[in-house]
This record gives sequence, structure tokens and C-alpha cells, in this order.
Amino acid sequence: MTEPKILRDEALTGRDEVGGLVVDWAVVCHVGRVREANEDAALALPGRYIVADGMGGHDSGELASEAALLTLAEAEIGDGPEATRARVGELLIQAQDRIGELGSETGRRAGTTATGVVLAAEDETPQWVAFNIGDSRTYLFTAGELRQVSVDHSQVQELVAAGFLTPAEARVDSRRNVITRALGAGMAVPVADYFSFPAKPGDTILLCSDGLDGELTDDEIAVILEASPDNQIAAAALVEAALESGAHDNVTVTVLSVVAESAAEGPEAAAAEELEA
Ligand SMILES: [Mn+2]
Repeated sequence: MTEPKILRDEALTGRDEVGGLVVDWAVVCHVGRVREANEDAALALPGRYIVADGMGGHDSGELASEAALLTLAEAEIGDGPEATRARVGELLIQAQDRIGELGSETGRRAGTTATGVVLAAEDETPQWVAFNIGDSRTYLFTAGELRQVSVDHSQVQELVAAGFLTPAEARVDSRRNVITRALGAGMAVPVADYFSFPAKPGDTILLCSDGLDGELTDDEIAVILEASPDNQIAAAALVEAALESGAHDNVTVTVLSVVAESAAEGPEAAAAEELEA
């Protein structure tokens, strides 16, 4: 198998037929307006869509986010939610080990966040298993409502949960970059959070690094998603808005949605294919 392609400093869209579904996706990974290096990266493989935000300076952050994504690319599709969670958990530990080796090569504390979704198709009701380590985010946009699925592993999130900060205050707090979990970066063995929800047409999933939600509020993100006719336009518009706001950090966005069941699986999907042809 050829090594999967890591997306960095580029925009790419695609359509995957996987697990009886058709998934449309768009990725934009941008260095931003301030940073010299882009330590963010994204992976888009059929049924596996992940964003990672590396840290460590010099090459460490780039290598760490890349190592995490290459490891997580080995997640299997369609095992069902339980097995998928277990497999992702194993891969996160492998990623941590791989990043630890990078750290000892460079003498730096390479680390990375990772969040994303893996398709855990099971019988009639395919599920997304979302996972998270760090402060990159997985959102679900459904029926015009944006909901953050992942919970940030960050100091300000803990202060929000304890009632000491509002989410609006957290966005501008000087401690906002302090994360409490990561792969590598001298952290303990990674324990991810997992969230499962049905993979169904009409819902849009947004994955992003903090370079997006550091610049835009959830309301601003929702307005852009609502106004965008497709995922490619949505991803481009979100990054454009972050750039207009100053893009103080690298900004990476993946927008994906189930557009139909595979043509082989149902008459509705077949009709949709004909319309497009
Ligand atoms: Mn970042």
C-alpha cells in the first residue's frame, strides 16, 4: 500500500464511496498570516477524516502532526463503534510512541492534537465515531444548528466547565493556548474522548484546528456553513474568514457530508447519480 497523502498548505476536495455511503469532503490547510511554518495537517481517506495541529517549533510540529495522521490512517472502516473506538485508541498510543521517537531525535518536545471521524458502519445504521485529543474540534452542523461534538482538552475549557469563564471570555483569554492533553509533547499516555452519532445524509461535519475557532465564533461559523451551497465553498469561505480576521495561527478546515447511499444500495442514490450525470 502506498503511504497515504498528508494534506498541508493546500486545498483539496473529493468524493468517497465507502460503507454503502457517498461522502463528499473538502479540506483547506493554510499557514495563516502570522506563522512562518504550517504545523497543521489533515488526512482524508475513505471513511477517515482527521485534522492534527502540531507543536514543538522548528520541524517538530510538522513531523508530529504528520506522524499522527499516518498512524491513524490505519484505522479500519466498518467494524462497528466499539471495535472502532478500541482500534483508534491503540493507534493513538502507537502515534504517541512514534512522536516520542521524533522528540528524542530533535531534542524537542514534539506533539500534536488530533480530532476527526471514522466511519463505523454496522448493519443498517452507519455511525461516525468521533475522537479527540487536544483542542482541535469536531463539530456537527445539522438542520441549521452548529454543535461542538468534541470537548477541548484545554485550560480555558476547564475554567468554562467550572463556571469561571464564559465561552466568549475563553476565546480571548491569555491561557487559551494551554492544552491539557496531546499526543507527545511530554504528556501521559493518550486517552481520547469518543462520541458516536449516525452517519446520515443532510448532516455536515466540520473538523478544524484552533486557527479557525480562535478567529471565528461558533455563530460566525454557522452563518458561513448555512450560506455555503457545498463543502468546497464552505471550507474555502471559513478559511477566508479566518484570514480576514488576521489568521494568527495555522488554520485547517475539513468539511464533509454524506450525500447519499451508494447507488448499489438504494433507488434514491441511483436517481441522484443520474441527475448528476
Ligand atoms: Mn493551532
